[in-house]
Amino acid sequence: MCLSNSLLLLLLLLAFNSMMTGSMELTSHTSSFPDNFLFGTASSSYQYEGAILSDGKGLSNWDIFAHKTGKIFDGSNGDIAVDHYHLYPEDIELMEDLGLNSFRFSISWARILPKGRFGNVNMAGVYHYSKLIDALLYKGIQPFVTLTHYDVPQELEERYGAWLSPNIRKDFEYYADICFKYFGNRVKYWVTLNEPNVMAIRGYRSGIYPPSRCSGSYGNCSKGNSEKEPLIAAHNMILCHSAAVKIYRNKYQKEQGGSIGIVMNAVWYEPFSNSTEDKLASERAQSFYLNWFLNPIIYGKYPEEMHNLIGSRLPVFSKNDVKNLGNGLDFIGINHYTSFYSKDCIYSKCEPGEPGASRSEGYALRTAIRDGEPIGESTAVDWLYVHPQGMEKIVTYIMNRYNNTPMFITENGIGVLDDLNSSTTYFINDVKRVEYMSSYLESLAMAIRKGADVRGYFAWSLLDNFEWISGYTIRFGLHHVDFPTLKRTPRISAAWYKEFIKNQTLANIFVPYKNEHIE
Ligand code: GBH
Repeated sequence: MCLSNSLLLLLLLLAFNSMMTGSMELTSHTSSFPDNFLFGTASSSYQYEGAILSDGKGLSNWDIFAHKTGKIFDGSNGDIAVDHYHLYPEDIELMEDLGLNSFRFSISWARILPKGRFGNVNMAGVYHYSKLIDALLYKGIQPFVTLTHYDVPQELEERYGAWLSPNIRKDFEYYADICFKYFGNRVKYWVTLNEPNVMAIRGYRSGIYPPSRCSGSYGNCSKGNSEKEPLIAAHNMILCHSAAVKIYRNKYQKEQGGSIGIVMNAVWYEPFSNSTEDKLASERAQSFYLNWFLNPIIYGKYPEEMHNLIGSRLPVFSKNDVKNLGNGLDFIGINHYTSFYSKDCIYSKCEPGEPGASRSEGYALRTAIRDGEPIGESTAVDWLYVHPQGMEKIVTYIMNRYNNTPMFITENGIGVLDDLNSSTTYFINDVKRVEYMSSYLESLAMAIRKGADVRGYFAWSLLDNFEWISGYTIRFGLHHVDFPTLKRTPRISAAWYKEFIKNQTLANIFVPYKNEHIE
């Protein structure tokens, strides 16, 4: 890739821009995105903040995990990450420059409660987030706040095994209440948990995330039970969600006027063939990944397919739990990046150990390859294939299954490999990201035109950051970060996203007034 490429792209952007403005003066161009649509970027505390011990922060499970040898590919950790804890004012300027009207971040539980409910509230931590929220609002940027994005105070892991114990509910309730109390007058969008499906699977089935628990052929762990523990952890996560929603509804929502939801990782599973078996396998794949959480939260029970295959292992909701589950949620957050084919393993034989092939995973084999061809262009990220049609399909699927509950795309993006020898020209020239985002946004717009109630889109991510077990080797940012100096540099995709947002919001403002408001 060379400079002329990026220049070409900039020219294209400019042409695109004047074309949009031009057409708006003549016709009443309508945006595909509704009024007040949130355009933002997403982040999370452990991946961004750093400041591992600043201002009284306690240690989290990820602090401990990342420091163990062999857990993170490049031997790195999030001790400093991109130092967003200290550099947030600069980062807010980047957001302002992009024209974002929302920023998604998560609160570090151990910063607010270093010892969970077994110690004091760390007021310095509260003060930090309070300043961050004020600084965002001052620029007209809505905070979209997640209570936990994989990280929990290590204290809770050590005391009772965190998500494996029903005790976690008391801790989560206590923590959520504190957050609503201190920040809820200014935060209008709350997320209880980020990707509990990924937390349960990676923490307790494959064991590649803390607390590194798994058994048998599912992974390589010294302890755990891959067939039972993910179900127990998930059950407790669902109860934590519903406990937090209950507190918000009873104590805060009326006065504070915000909304509360959950964020799920959502993959589109395309049937491997036209056969009924493969179509049913795709349904099961969704049930064992997405509906596993959404069904109990929205309908008070686990999906039928799970009952059929693993009913005897599923934890049971008590009468009281079911009553609390009735509090549901106000919106569904969707992190969507990729699609896979799904292939039946009940009537056809799958090799044991192939992804998805076990009973615990619904006998639905996941594969990106069919007849030697991938479902979409492969990327530097082993699980990420570019299949934009999946966006419209997953949004439509969730709309139909859950009565068009309001949705937000809380994450979408593409990672590229770190290239240490690359020049600035090279690393800012992320044409692939522009192609990825524009095609996924177009697919999203299609779902919206067909009636899906989607209210926002967050790109993952504003900055390159600590990409969990991949450490700093995979870069998801609209801005490049030079990790030794922490210098942020906008990529072509940042310029592109800025134009995209501007055109959408201009279209919203000018319709139906058109010319009167244009100078
Ligand atoms: C999100 O996780 C995270 O919320 C965010 O923190 C992270 O930085 C971002 O994406 C980019 O990775 O083979 O069944 O595991 C996404 C986690 C893990 C979800 C891989 C999809 C593939 C399906 N992803 N998973 S599976």
